[in-house]
Amino acid sequence: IGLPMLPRGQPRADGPATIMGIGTAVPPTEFLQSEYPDFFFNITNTSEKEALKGKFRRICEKSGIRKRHLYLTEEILKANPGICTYMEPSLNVRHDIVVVQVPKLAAEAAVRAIKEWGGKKSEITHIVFATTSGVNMPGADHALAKLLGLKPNVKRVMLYQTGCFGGATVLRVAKDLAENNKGARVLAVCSEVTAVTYRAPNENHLDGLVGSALFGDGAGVFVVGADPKPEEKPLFEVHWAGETILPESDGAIDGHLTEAGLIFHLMKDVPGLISKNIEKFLTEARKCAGSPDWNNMFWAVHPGGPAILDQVEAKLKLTTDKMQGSRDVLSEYGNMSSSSVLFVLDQIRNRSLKMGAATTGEGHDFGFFIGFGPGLTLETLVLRSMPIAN
Ligand code: WCA
Repeated sequence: IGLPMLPRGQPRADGPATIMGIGTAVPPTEFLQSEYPDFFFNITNTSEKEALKGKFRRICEKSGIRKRHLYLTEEILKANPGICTYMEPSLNVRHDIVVVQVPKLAAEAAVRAIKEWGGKKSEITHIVFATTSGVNMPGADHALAKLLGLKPNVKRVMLYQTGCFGGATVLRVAKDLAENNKGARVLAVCSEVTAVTYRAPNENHLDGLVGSALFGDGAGVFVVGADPKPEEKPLFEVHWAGETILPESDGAIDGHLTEAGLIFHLMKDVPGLISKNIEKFLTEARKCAGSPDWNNMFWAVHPGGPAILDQVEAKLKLTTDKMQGSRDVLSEYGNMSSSSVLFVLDQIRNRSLKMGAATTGEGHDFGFFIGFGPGLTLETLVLRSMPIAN
């Protein structure tokens, strides 16, 4: 009461947050899924567990994965036998790896994203960084700023241990930063290196087999800002962001950082819980786009596992091309946790170009960018695609 309205010290942007550059990176060593069961049981000295190996082989065959990239080569695993045990204390050696490799992989992806965006590193005002691969002080955001040579006054947000939905979280936070700070240019970053969770198979942890069959390493970066300048090329606008905790999903995905590394638990019902609850949330989300039909949108969905993609596709009666970007990323890289969905959007805009589509979203005007993970947390953004000049 009675206080005069002062002008805002920090003016807001006029338009919506816009993705203007995308970069991805993976470690050089790739593992073919068809050869992985033999490699995995040999390196973890568990080859005598034939029944367990048979189950692991079945999961690999149904994984929808052709190959994955891992920082952990045979040489590194042999040099660090603690990582190859089921539960021996090994956090120190795992952390020594991820504290270096997580920002390094992120920097590789960021250099590509910045190159596509075309601006100067000195114009980057913010970093939002998510990883579930270890923790450190100062964080991976600080290491990334140093590796890239960003300004010391770059404003950083570090999100540790979000799990797989972190890919959507970094974009949601980047959206708010870009729209509330005129001229902001934000790096939205995810980087995951599975050295923190790699472990030997064990009969008492069958869900661990699923993780060992699915998880891969990778980093993805978006450059996000509002009101693009003429020399900046908009790829997608961000029109809506929301997050929800799914009902009756406590404990469906858990991760606990222990002295033996990060231990994951996945209930079998994760695909069912997501497909059962997704329609209500997405119905609300798509209103901002004029409620188009599900099949008149593009779909960038975290490829957590093939059963999740199958069940969402069936539930919403999506045509099989809608999840192709997610299936391609799953096939070539596995489940890279938070980074995966950034790869999927990259795949979608590349596919759009190859298809000769009219927009970056496979010819559609709007689409979803969907992450999910521990909670169960479902996090979604609605993106507007941009015209492609053919
Ligand atoms: C099971 C289970 C289960 C099936 N427990 N046995 C990544 C990197 C990081 O660095 C950090 C984190 C992350 C990522 C974290 C996440 O995203 S996890 C959450 C998302 N993913 C999932 O929840 C996996 C979803 N599941 C699937 O996609 C499929 O179920 C799966 C590829 C695992 C199997 O394919 P399927 O369902 O078509 O086939 P089946 O025949 O039903 O299952 C094959 C075997 O796997 C069966 O055993 P068996 O002996 O009868 O052959 C199942 O019992 C077993 N199985 N899910 C323990 N959660």
